[in-house]
Amino acid sequence: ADLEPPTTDLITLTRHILSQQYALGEDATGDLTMLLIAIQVTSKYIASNVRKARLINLVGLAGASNVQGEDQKKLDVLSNDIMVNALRASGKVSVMVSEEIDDAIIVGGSKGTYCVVFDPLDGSSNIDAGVNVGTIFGVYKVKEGSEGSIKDVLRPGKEMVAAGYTMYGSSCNLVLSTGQGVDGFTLDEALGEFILTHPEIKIPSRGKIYSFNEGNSLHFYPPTNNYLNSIKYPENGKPYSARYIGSMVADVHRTLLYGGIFGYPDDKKSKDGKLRMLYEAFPMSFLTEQAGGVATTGTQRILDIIPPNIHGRCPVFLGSKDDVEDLKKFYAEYDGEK
Ligand code: P6P
Repeated sequence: ADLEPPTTDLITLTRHILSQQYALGEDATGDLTMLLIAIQVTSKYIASNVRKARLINLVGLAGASNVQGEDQKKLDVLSNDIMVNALRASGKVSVMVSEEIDDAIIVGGSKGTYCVVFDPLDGSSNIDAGVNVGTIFGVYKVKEGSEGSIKDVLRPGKEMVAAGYTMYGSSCNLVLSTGQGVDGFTLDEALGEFILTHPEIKIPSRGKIYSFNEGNSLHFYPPTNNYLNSIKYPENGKPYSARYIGSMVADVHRTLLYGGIFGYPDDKKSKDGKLRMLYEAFPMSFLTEQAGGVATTGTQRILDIIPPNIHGRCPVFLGSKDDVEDLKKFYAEYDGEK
């Protein structure tokens, strides 16, 4: 078949963000646009390092040192430093929280009106196996009159103004929401641009896939196991299919596109589950809701929770509305030991 002629109306991430800014009207200062463009650049740079590292790790050259004789930095530390430096340089950020850093970074003297919470390289333990990993980020606007403090990030996820992730896999995908729906972009390495490839992502109302680490079933509370049994041994209809990559960005990306339910429950071993509120649960719940899905701890909406500290954890069940509502029923009727 003859090839399609190249489009003459390329929609890059930068153009898309600018078009959304115009939608915000005259009160748009362009600061969020500049911030998201800075984040976009970090994603491109991290992608190139992940690709190189995969090559090095896969051929067993790990532990090599670079020309200055410095030890090869672990990729997640490298990714963290890339993001911290780029966000500081953007001049738009006054508070940063990173999975890699114990305390929040308050950017002294910044006129920045935004706070960015991020996991620079989530799932990095999977890199040696060539499994997709990713960067997850969420953005708060500082509170009225605040110069930027930890109080600007110990807030419910529903107060975020933007959230997204970049997945480093066979291709590099950036998925973003500024509260006006969810759009997906694919990196064209020849152009060095993220191109709009998945406009207005909508999660199907019901899926056929469940994504849990069932290796933890021994520790699960009854409502979790009861729900899983209801889709594995259904009274009518076909059992669901199991897909678990063990990298949140990859499992959530598939859930957004194909539907179904992703869960990292609380259980007897992990009282609050494993996933962190600020830079894992909140951004992924924000995206899920913007795509028409539901995100719950089992008993409450994830985006309503106020984090007790910047690395606080919470249980996560997110995905297709009908699937997550089914799960919530098992929690609603359970009043046993938790
Ligand atoms: P488990 C990766 O380490 C991570 O933080 C998430 O990306 C992923 O969803 C989860 O942990 C996997 O945890 O206990 O199933 O290996």
